[in-house]
Amino acid sequence: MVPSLGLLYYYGLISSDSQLSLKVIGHQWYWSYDYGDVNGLEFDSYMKSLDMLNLGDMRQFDVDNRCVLPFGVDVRFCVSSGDVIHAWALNSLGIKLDAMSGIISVFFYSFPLIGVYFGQCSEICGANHRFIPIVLEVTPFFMFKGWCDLFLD
Ligand SMILES: [Cu+2]
Repeated sequence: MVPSLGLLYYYGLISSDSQLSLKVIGHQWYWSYDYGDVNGLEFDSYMKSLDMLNLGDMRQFDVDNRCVLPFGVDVRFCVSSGDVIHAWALNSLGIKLDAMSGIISVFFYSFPLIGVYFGQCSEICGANHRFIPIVLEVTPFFMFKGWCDLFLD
């Protein structure tokens, strides 16, 4: 217990000069995103059902509200869960963070490329585990700012 408590304490102290924070919370069965530095910008992200799909959308991979982040900006991810253990995983970026209730997994990342990245929960979290995909859109900063303004209007 003693070494674990020490490690948990120092884990919670991790800090960095990030320019943007994003809180990611896993739920049965959706993800919610909260941009702490953009007041009021928070939303839930559900998998698109069949009747919501547009031409070109990937079935069981696309979501109604995509997570949008600016390119080249240092982002601090704080990942946690509202219920069981999930994992916020984007394989093509090498990102996989366990989402556990009561614990915040912190991770810093600056996206080197603009694009759309698809991921999935990678912790067996229950019956609908396969229905909580992740879609992350990395855009130039001015587009991110435009998206924030649109979202908050
Ligand atoms: Cu899962």
